Amino acid sequence: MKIAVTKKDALVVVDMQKDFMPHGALAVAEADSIIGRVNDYTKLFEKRGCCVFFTRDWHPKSHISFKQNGGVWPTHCVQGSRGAEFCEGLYIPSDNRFIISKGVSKDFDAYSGFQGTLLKELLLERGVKRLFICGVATDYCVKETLLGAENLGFRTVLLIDAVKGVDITEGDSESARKLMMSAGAVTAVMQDLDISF
Ligand code: VGL
Ligand code: ZN
Repeated sequence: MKIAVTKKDALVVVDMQKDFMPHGALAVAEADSIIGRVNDYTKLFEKRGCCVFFTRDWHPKSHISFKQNGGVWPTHCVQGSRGAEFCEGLYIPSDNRFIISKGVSKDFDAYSGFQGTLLKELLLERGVKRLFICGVATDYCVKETLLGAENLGFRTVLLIDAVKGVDITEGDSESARKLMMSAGAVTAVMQDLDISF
């Protein structure tokens, strides 16, 4: 049975920003290889009249997650900087889409698109019951966004042909995938979706 995407579904595209692409400040290996597939999903959801949510990491310069401020990450996705822009070639519909900025206050980090944002309210207002999630990084923001969704009672589908992980330790993405599945997620690739209508 193919999965039918309906009005009760939404797509969440996580952090497809220049700084997470190869040569970016916090590069995720081969992250650029999923842009085309992410775009395919965005176009399918757009065609079905579904809302598409683009999260973005949007940190102040003084953000606590940066090494220079005592954190663990190189400076990345600074508000208004080139590295914080959506990556080249990312398709963003002109209607029925939202940009969700996270990690915006200097004293808090937010891996989840639900943390400190209106994502939950926007989904509830639209009667969304199930989220399809893609983007980067599998082992950080994709994972936390999906777990946040499960926690709030949304069904989740991890689009495994359109995610990439950081894998600071080998196997991190694989462990993240297992954790997401044990939290209730199912995995899917494009061929699992019904594109016939
Ligand atoms: C992310 C590390 C730091 C992510 C964001 O988007 O997965 N990872 N900030
Ligand atoms: Zn960040």
